[in-house]
Amino acid sequence: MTMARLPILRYPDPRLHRKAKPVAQVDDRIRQLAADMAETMYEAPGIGLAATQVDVHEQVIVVDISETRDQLMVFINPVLLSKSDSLSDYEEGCLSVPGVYDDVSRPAVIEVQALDLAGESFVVRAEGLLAVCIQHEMDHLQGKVFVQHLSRLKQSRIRAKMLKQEKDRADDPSGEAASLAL
Ligand code: K2U
Ligand code: ZN
Repeated sequence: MTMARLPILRYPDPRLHRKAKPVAQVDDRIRQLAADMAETMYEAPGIGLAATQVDVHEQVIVVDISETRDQLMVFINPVLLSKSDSLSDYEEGCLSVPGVYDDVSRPAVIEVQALDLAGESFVVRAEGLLAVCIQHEMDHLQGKVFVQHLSRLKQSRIRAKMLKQEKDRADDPSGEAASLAL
């Protein structure tokens, strides 16, 4: 199975706000997508990636929070079965919003049901960084980017910053001006 790095959509691209559809059949196309998403995540580098971020609007997420970067988890059609009343804060980032980090509060403990690459149903109880990551990726499948958990003022500042970043990249693809400025 050859793997490919996929381009990651950048906020505020409207395609990041599309809702992903359930996967009808876990077949070789979905297994290839998961492999390409994993390759893209490891290269970024990141600890999670949702299909929405690579402009595929189907319910697939990949996660690997291991230090050794060799414990891939794939969630197809994930469903939140339960979430704790207790919340925890974590400084989140996002591969679709490069350079932006801010605190987000989410349920500390969750239970998720999903299909694996064989199409078999499984349940995972998650806490800590794994719970944060799965919730962050499941938000992506609903068309939600983590910055939408922040204040309106912060969102407008981040949008302006991302649009400037996009403009600078367009004006100077090589990034030469930026490197000269360093
Ligand atoms: O964009 C993404 O969905 C990948 C996210 C996943 C994530 C965000 C916040 C908290 C946990 C997971 C990240 O950009 S992956 C980069 C990263 C690496 C280590 C710790 C936090 C974020
Ligand atoms: Zn993200």
